[in-house]
Amino acid sequence: MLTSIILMFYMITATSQTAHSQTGPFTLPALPYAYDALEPAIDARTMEIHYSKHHASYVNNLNAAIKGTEDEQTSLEDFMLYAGEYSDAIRNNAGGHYNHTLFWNTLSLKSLFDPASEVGKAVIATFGSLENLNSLLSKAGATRFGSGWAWLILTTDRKLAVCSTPNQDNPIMDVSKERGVPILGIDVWEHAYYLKYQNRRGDYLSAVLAAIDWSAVNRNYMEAQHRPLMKSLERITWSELKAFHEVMAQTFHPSEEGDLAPIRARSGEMYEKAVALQNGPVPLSFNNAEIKKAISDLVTGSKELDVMVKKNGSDKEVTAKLDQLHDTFHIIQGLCRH
Ligand code: MN3
Repeated sequence: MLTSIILMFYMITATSQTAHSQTGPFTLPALPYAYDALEPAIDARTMEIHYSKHHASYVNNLNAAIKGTEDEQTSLEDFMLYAGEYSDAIRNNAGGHYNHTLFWNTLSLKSLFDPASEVGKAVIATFGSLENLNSLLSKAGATRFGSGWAWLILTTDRKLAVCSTPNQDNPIMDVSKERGVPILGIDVWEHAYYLKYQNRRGDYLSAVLAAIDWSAVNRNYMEAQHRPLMKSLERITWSELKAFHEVMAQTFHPSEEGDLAPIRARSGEMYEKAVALQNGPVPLSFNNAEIKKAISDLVTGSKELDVMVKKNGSDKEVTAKLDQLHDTFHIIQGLCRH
């Protein structure tokens, strides 16, 4: 009883602190080890400044950038999935926060590469050996001009790939050419190595590649397969769905205002996009009976709508059919973001 009262008091206190926080919704996560834990690969002074100054700044600047706006409710992952729609301050600091959190959590001197682990098997199947992967990561980091990151990602077709991004971008972002869920990231900003390695970025890369926490990377690899983030990436990069969505949005929304001219002009196009959606590849997270039925219903329904429009059907019946198609579309798409 006393325990639960204390716990309740603690929860109320904690909640009110959050609600009245002056620092915003994002917080600097605890570093999972001491500053000197990665010596000699990464020296304690570099680690201290990198974490307590640089990472902390990204968190503080992100909070400042969204303070008093509706983006105080936006998730870190949404800032990245739609980075191109946000200010540079949000894009850079949200990326900085996410990237460094991943970086700290995938470093350790104790956890070696295990070829029998799930990610170990995938690394060998994809790259032939850990050495080959390390040389690709090293090259990605060494050839990144200026500041940025080297990445090992899981793509939407569940393949491992190596890439790099500039500044604090990452492969989740819509501004990135190569996209996927990062399972390992290496910071190649000068602030990550300059105190110890000065201009020798290659030496830093060799040292840090020998300090990867492969059990953490294995966990990231396993989780990435089924994360909501992966499903979001699959949906966003599903080109046939995007093409259908465009016609739906540009015809349905006017119809809500009583304007049926767009759907009367584009019912044939909507049918074609539905057929293309049915004939195209369906991303893994969407490959189930419910989604396949919804796609099939879109084809049937948009065909009926097109016939109706070509027979000059009434506004009432065209509107009802389009409403029905719109509901079916949202079974696949989920709720719209805005
Ligand atoms: Mn950094």
